[in-house]
Amino acid sequence: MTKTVFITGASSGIGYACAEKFAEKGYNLVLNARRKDRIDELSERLRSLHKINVKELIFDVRDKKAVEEGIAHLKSEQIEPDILVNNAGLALGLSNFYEGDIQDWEQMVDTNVKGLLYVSKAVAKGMIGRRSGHIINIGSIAGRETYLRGNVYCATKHAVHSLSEAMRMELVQHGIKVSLVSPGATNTEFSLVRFKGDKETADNIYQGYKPLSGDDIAECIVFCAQLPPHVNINDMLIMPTAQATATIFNKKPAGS
Ligand code: NDP
Ligand code: 8X3
Repeated sequence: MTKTVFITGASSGIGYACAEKFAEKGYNLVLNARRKDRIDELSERLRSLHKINVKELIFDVRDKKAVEEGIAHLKSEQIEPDILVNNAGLALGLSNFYEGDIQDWEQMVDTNVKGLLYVSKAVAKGMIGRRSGHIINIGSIAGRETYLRGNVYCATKHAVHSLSEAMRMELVQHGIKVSLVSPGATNTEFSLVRFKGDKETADNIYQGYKPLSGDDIAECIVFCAQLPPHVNINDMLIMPTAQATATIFNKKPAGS
């Protein structure tokens, strides 16, 4: 039977690439993000290219009521996600905590931690009832290491790491897989968002080496999703070859 994948944050970067790769493999999709125009364009294209069903769920994962209503609506339409990719997330700012913007902290915690929990709780209920499912959480190298001025973002991704372990322990008895996929530097809109539209600073993050792309990470996510039922990847850390740790890179000087 054709499986359905629910991807949060599918309007850009890793989530967008996941939608394309799962569609190529013939999966039906549920696509979420806040930017409706982008999800409309992507859904339309994938429907006509791959003859799959694509359901759009436009909501902010921070909005608990919208999340619950959106997922209840799926149930009313008999759409049952087999795989959930908890990808929606962001970093905002890069500053010492004592100079940090409290609104930025709240948005990161509310999106990366609380939003992921709201979506997971609502989707897990159906998976438990069906005694099958796969939750794939997008962590980060920032969930393994803390780097200077990454404070709150790193803390949210450490929380995703810990929640992935907790989910796995609590869902194993229900036959549900939980995987954590943690990328290093990936060239998406991530840095543009972090630096609030400052393109020069954002572009500079990816200069002098070859970063990962959304496609590279999507490939790994699809690999996790397609393993046989008795095989689960608990934890996958993916780095560009030129990145050893959160902060150690093999960068070539400009012009070389
Ligand atoms: P992008 O900025 O390109 O994509 C982020 C996606 O998240 C967008 O689709 C955005 O959609 C969505 N999103 C953000 N906030 C919300 C919200 N409140 N509700 C619903 N959707 C939301 O970045 P990436 O693709 O790089 O990021 C995807 C994930 O990967 C994030 O969790 C990030 O932390 C993680 N990651 C990224 C790395 C990188 O170097 N790029 C490395 C490690 C992890 P919209 O704005 O339309 O709502
Ligand atoms: C994104 C990677 O190193 O910029 O999670 O935090 S990093």
